Amino acid sequence: MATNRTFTMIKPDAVENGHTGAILAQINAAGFRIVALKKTQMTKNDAENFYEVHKERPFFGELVEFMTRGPIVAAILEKENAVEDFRTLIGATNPANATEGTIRKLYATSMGENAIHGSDSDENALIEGNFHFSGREQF
Ligand code: DGI
Repeated sequence: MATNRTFTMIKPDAVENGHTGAILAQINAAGFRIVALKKTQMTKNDAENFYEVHKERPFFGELVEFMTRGPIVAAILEKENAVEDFRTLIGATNPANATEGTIRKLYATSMGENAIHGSDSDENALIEGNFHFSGREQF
């Protein structure tokens, strides 16, 4: 069976609010295998590089501030159709528009503080996973 990978971060709001375990359980129950996992805190430089595509957007400063204010839980996940299925599992960027039962509907508080990240393409999943994990940390 062909499988592929995506990358996720449980964001500072969800970690602060104690939702890490429930979110990992939901990811596991949806059939994703954990390839790599760690709790870490991004520096300002890390966040600016990670979100470089958004650097001209008006919310960029707020996004970097938010993503660096506390620890995150980063993971590489594996499943058939991983990128698309994970985006379905997390729900819309704005939790107000997210489907019932999705991770953002359950745990996000706003568009800016939306609980979880999911890569938007196979190419970005690879780049983002390698941003956070060395080859020796991926199993
Ligand atoms: O792929 P997504 O995370 O669903 O969304 P995205 O790639 O368009 O944006 C990346 C993150 O940037 C998003 O998860 C939250 C933040 N963001 C996007 N649009 C806004 C925003 N933050 C604020 N404060 N306001 C926005 O309009």
